[in-house]
Amino acid sequence: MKVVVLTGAGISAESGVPTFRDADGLWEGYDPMQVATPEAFEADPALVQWFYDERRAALARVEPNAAHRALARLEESLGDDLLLVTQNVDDLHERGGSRRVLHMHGRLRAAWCTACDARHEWTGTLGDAPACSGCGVRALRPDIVWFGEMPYGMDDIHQALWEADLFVAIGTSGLVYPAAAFVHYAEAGGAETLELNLEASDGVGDFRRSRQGPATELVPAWVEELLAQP
Ligand code: BJW
Repeated sequence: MKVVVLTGAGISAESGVPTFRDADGLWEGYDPMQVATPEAFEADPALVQWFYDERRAALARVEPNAAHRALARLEESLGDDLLLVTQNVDDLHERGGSRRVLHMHGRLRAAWCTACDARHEWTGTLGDAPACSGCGVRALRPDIVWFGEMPYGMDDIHQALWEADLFVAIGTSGLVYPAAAFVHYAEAGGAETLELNLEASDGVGDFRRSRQGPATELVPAWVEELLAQP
């Protein structure tokens, strides 16, 4: 069985990583357009670097939860028949044991040199304008996909959705494209579709099945069910 799982901020919420759009979410005090666009970065690089430096530092204070670990068990069993796509920029899937994770919106722990196009693993700060170890230029930005930029891995994702038997969206509001349209690609390719979310999202009607509750309960239960199938 070929499975594509898409995760959003809700899967990391119980680890203590704030979501974007819930009450007390990350963007409650911010206009996303002031921190998550290339134009915002150009207008006020110090603010944007600070925003991401803070979030990168906060990763050291959180741990993966039962939902991340359950998806790692699923990968152990399905191998290459699972594609785990995450919109999250944290590294909790990897720390929960997943080995193959497609970060379509980039990663906090990566920096991108806009001078030489190199990517570097990064755990420190960028606000102090460190030099790129490749070209020496001080032109590093967070390796994050901002509004108006092309998400990563779209060809691989579309192919996997087309070939999938099952598409599952976990902990995402379904308000951001192109991820919000994945359910339609999967459906067009003949896949079963399932939403697992704390509450029914606005797009729940696009899915054939849905379950509501916290990810740390829903995801391990769903994985156990799937693995128990003959
Ligand atoms: C729980 C829970 C618990 C809570 N258990 N659940 C019209 C049509 C098509 C596109 C557009 C359009 N208008 C504008 C666009 C383009 C734009 C877009 O979608 N804008 C929308 C606002 C409308 N998209 C783009 O610009 C993208 N690029 C693009 O489209 O390029 C062209 C292209 C098209 C087609 C193919 C290829 C290319 C880029 C989008 C980049 C998004 N980046 C962000 C910010 C990253 C930086 C950062 O992290 O700061 O990524 S936006 C932000 O939202 C972040 C997230 O990954 C993303 C999704 O959020 P998510 O994960 O869904 O979080 P929430 O908070 O919204 O929801 C949490 C959910 O969890 C809730 O439902 C809760 O109930 C639930 N939950 N606790 C289970 N315990």
